[in-house]
Amino acid sequence: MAKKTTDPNVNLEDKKLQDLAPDKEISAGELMTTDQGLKINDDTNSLKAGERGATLLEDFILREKITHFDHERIPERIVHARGSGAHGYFQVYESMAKYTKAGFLQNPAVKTPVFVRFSTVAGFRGSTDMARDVRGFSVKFYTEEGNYDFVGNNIPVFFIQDAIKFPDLIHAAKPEPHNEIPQAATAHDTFWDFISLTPESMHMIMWAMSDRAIPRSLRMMEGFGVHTFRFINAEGKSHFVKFHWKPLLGVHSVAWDEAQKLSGKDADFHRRDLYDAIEAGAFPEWEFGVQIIPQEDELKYPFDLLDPTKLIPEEIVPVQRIGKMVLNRNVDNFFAETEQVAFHPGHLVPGIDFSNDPLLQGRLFSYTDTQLSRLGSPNFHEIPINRSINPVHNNQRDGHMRQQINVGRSSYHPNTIAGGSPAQATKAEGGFSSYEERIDANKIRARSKSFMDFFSQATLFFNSQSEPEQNHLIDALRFELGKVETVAIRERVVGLLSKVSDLLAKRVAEGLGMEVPKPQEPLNHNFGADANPADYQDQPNKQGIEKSAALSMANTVKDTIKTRQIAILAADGVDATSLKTVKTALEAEGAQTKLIAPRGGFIKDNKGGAIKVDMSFLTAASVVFDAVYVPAGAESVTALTDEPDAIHFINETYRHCKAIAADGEGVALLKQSYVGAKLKNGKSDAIAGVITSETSKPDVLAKDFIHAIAQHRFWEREKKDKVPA
Ligand code: HDE
Repeated sequence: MAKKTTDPNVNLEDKKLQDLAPDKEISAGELMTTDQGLKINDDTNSLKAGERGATLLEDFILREKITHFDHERIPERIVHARGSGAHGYFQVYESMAKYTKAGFLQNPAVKTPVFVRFSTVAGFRGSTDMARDVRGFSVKFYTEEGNYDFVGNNIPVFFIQDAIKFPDLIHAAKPEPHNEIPQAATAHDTFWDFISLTPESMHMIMWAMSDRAIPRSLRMMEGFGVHTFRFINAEGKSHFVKFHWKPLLGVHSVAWDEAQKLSGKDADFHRRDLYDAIEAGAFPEWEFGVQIIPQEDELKYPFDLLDPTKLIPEEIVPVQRIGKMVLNRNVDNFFAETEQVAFHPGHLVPGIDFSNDPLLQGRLFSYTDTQLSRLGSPNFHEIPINRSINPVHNNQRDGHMRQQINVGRSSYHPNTIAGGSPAQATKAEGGFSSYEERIDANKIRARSKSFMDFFSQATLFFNSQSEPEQNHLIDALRFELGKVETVAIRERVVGLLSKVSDLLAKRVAEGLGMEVPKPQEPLNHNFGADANPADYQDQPNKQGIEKSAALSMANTVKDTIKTRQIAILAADGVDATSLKTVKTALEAEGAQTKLIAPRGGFIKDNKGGAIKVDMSFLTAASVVFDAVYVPAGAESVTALTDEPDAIHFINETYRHCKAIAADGEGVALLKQSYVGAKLKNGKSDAIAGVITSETSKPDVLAKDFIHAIAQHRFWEREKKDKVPA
């Protein structure tokens, strides 16, 4: 019988740590050796025939070092190459036994260790974090029943309905093959050419062009399993299930102009943000959510549960939050952990099973296959980060870099030589058995007619967005299509957009300086050569709701400033009380502040105290902050107004719709910036998110400022009060 943890004192989290421990190498205080353990006396000079002579082939120390270096790289992931990872744990709130027998979803006392990797899809390993792109959201649960991998995205639907189109989609999205341009961007002809001929992608396009594709932080995005899966309980009963991760800090994004600037100022923006938050003890948290659909309801919806271009609106099937994940430990070594981790949606535990979603089915082949070329061997499960905490016993043997030393004569089943071991596990012992779905069908290469609704949910998504979100989506499409050189491609895409929303198509077309063309008929001519296009035409379906509040980020959590980064601009002579009062109030709410001054080192406050400068205007940039504060102090503010970078800082912060506060003389800096022209009689009441107190009341100001930062952005400023910055 497989042992399940019922003892609340058993901390599974430690189990993975203990598993990793013997593989950790700590050099502190040790002498240097070769890979063979020989102590090295000189690591600085190679062995030569005379001081000025040629290097000797005999120099095994040099050869070993250079040879290892020559082979340090492995192929990057074909997609999701750029990623950042962290360790943590998952805890279920209460037993889910009613729906699933999965061991890690039974006991609220158990902390199941997890490793999470977030990624962008299109860019290479060294590409910017701030690309407009889907984000991967992968979670490896090290359960007592073996590894369970959740391999999802931050968007709940996908571009295509069948795995066989995945290589085409990715070839179209990646840099163009003749000149390998552009990097980590879909704003080019081949991507939109493919999309313009793939109407099923329109729902995903709405998401990918929305602000979801430019998250403020990996800690502030949702995760989705995308496909429908099954939960199976101890009685063998199946429920369909959709998986969600809900970030406790809410879902927040940056402005597109900001994302592009961030790509230059800090291409590691998301990676750094995740790492720093964990180092600071501000552990990222998500609740695990499930939408559960009884087996009997499989065909009750106006969309097919097996179609990965559809979601189930939360208003129709609510998301139950069933547990929490906390990321509390950074990796020790990026390559060993984040790069070598290998996820696979087919890594299951009893109690969870697949559906027949044709996209998922294709993935089940791809993920092991790709590890073979990436990690080089079928033994990739032995790499410490991939190792199950449940011991592995089977008759798989040998292969490149085998670590396990299988003892004994038998490597086959059945056997008597080893007394029949390892033996098959009965279901009662935890042996996995697939859900016994009844199938009665013809073998056929075709797509279900129930997948032929290409636009209804795209329309639902667009209509559910707030006005600023719609504006951003329209601007994103104008940007992307504006980079497309082939006019016919632009026209085909705008034609498809008109099937989503007339308003959307009209406004995108306006930006491109064109008319809205008629959608090209037949819409979908990409099925087999002998397929009849008439069989594959769009069949719009009412979704049961006109709008879904859950689809708009405007309705997200806006009650915390935890982990927000606040810039404080100051110079010599800054008013100590004005600075400290606001800084202390912000930090008490969990925000982090950085003092930015015209130069590094220390500045002197008005009471003669020395304050450490965190960054100068040369190393800082407004785009890496969530808000800015200018404290009082006449001398300080005069120095800042003489500093064009300080004025630019304010302008950009304003343009990106962030909170701005200025106390006492600090208001003078705002007046020097574009914000000045917006201040009515020097007062900021009329401008959302700009807080001033000319008579210097930093404690009152701090309160309003905190409330403003929690709103994240004041998008309403964008159109009305756009400033050139
Ligand atoms: Fe993946 N995907 N994918 N994918 N995917 C990979 O596996 C693939 C899809 C996702 O952090 C690869 O180990 C096919 C959907 C994530 O290591 C590869 C299809 C979703 C990651 C692969 C899809 C994903 C990958 C490349 C269409 C969201 C990063 C490296 C049938 C539900 C995992 C690797 C990590 C990675 C194949 C579609 C999520 C090539 C064939 C839909 C988060 O196997």
